[in-house]
Amino acid sequence: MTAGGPGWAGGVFANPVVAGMHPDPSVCRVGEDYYLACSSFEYFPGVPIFHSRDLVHWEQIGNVLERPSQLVVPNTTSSSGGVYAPTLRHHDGRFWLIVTNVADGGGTLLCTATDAAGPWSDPVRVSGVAGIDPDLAWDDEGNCWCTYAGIAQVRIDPDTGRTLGPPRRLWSGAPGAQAPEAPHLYRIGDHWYLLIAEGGTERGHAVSIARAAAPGGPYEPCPANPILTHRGTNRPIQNTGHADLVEAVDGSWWMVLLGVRPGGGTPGWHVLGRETFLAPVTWVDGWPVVGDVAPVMAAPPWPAHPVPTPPARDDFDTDGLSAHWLSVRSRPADTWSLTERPGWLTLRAVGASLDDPDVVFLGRRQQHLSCAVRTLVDPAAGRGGLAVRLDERHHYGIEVGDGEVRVLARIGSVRSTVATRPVAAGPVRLRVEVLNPSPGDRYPGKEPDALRFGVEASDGGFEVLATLDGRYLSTEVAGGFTGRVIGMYAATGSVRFDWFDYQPHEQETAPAR
Ligand code: 6LW
Repeated sequence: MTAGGPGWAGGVFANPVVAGMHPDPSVCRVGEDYYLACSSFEYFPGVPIFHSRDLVHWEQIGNVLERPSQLVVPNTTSSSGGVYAPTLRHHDGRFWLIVTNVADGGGTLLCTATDAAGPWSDPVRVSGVAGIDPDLAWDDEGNCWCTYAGIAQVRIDPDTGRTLGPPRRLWSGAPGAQAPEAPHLYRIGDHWYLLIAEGGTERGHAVSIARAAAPGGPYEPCPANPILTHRGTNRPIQNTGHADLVEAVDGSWWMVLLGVRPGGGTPGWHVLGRETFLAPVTWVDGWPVVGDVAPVMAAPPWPAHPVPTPPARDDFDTDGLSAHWLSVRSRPADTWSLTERPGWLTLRAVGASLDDPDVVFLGRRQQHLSCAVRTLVDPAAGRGGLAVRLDERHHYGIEVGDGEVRVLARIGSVRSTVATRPVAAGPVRLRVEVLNPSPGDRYPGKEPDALRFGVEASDGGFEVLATLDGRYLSTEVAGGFTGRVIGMYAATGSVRFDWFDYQPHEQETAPAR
C-alpha cells in the first residue's frame, strides 16, 4: 500500500468515512472544500450536511431542512418514509440541494444557500418530477436538467420549479435490472456521463454508467457495467451502490457510495444502517474504474485534515441542540427545553411510548459497532429513559418512573417488559452497552451484537438487568432504509436529563464523530 500525503497514520484511512445511518451520499467540491449530504427519512431535522478538506474526515456543519417551513413529516408517515436521496451541487455561486420528501405527496424540493452550513432557503417545489432521487446538472447553454429514478429526465427552471418540456426516458441499466435509481449526470471532457444505481439497495446493489454526447442521450452503456458491486462476494462491506463522483483538487477522481457492514451468522444483519464509503476512481478508455471499497484504504496523496471529534458527553449547557440530534418526524417547541431546568434537557411526553409516531425522542445515530450510552435522568415529574430505535415496531428501551426501572422490548407485534427493578426516588443513571464481541463470526444463528441494559451506580458499577439480541434491531429484520438511533425519550409527563454520554468502546475503523 502506498503511503499517502502527510498526516495519515500508517498511510491509510478507514472506511466508512461517515459512519452510522448516512446513506445516499451526494458530494461536490468548491475550491479546496468538499461538501456532502445524505438522506434522513422520518427524522427531523432533515438532510445532514458535512464539510471536509480531504474527502476522508467529515464534520457535520448543519442540516438543510431544519425549519418546519422546509420539512413536514406528518405522523401518518411510516418509518423510512420522509426524506430520500438528495443531490448537492454548487453552481453560479450557490449551493443547490434537490431532494424528495415522499411523506409530503412525493414532493420534489429544491433549496439553495450561499453557505452550505446554512441557512438554506425554503424549498421551491418542482412539481413535474415523477420519481425519487432527483439530480441537477447544467449544460453550457444554461439549461438545468433534472434526472430522476427510472431513469428519466426533464428540463426545469430551478428558480421557480417549473418543468420546461416533457420528461423523457434515458437509460435504465442492465435490461430487467431491479430499481434503476440514484442518477447523477456529469459533463466530463467531451461526454455526458450518467451514473446510476441498480439491483435494489440490498445485497444486489450495484453502480453502472453510460455516456452520451448530450444530456438527453442517446446513452451508450459502459462495457464493464456494473462498474461497482459486491453482490455474491464475502467482502465485509456489502450493498455497495448509490454513488456520486467528485474530482479532487489534484485532478484525481473519487466516488462516495453507500454500503453496509453486516454482522453475525448467515444471512448477516446490519444494524448501523447504510453508511458512506469512499473509493478512488481512475479513467481507462474514457470510462471510470472504481478501486477497492475496503475497511482500510490507501490514503490520498494530499495532507490529512482531521476534524474535531464532538465531545462524548452533551451536558445540555448550551443554548441550542447540536446538529446531530434527531427527533422523530418533528420537534415541536413545546416538547423540549434547555431552559426549564437550566443545564438539563427537559422532554415533555406526547406519544405514550416508542410505538407511537409522535413519541418525544431525542437521539443520535449509533456510529460504532460497540459503544456505551449513558444518561442521568430525573423522573420526578414523568417517566422516560434511554432507547435504541430502529423504527416504531423495533426498539429496546430502559425507562424509569413510579419508583421502578423497566427494560422494554418491541419486536414486530411482540411487546414485552423484559426486566423490572425498584429504585429509590431521585435521579437514576441508565446505561446501554452495545457489544460486538466477535466481528466476523459467521456461525449460523450467531447474533450480530448484544445490547445490555441496566443501571449504573455512582462509582460506575453496571448492574445489568437484561441482555438482548441485536439482530431484531437490524434493517434485515425491520425492513426499510434506516439504522439504529440511540437517545432519550419521555413516555409520560416531563422527564429531565442532566447529560447524555456516547462512548465508542474502542478505536474502530470508523472515525468517531
Ligand atoms: C433511495 C434510493 C436508494 O431513494 O434507497 O440505495 C432509497 N438507494 O436511491 C432510499 O434511501
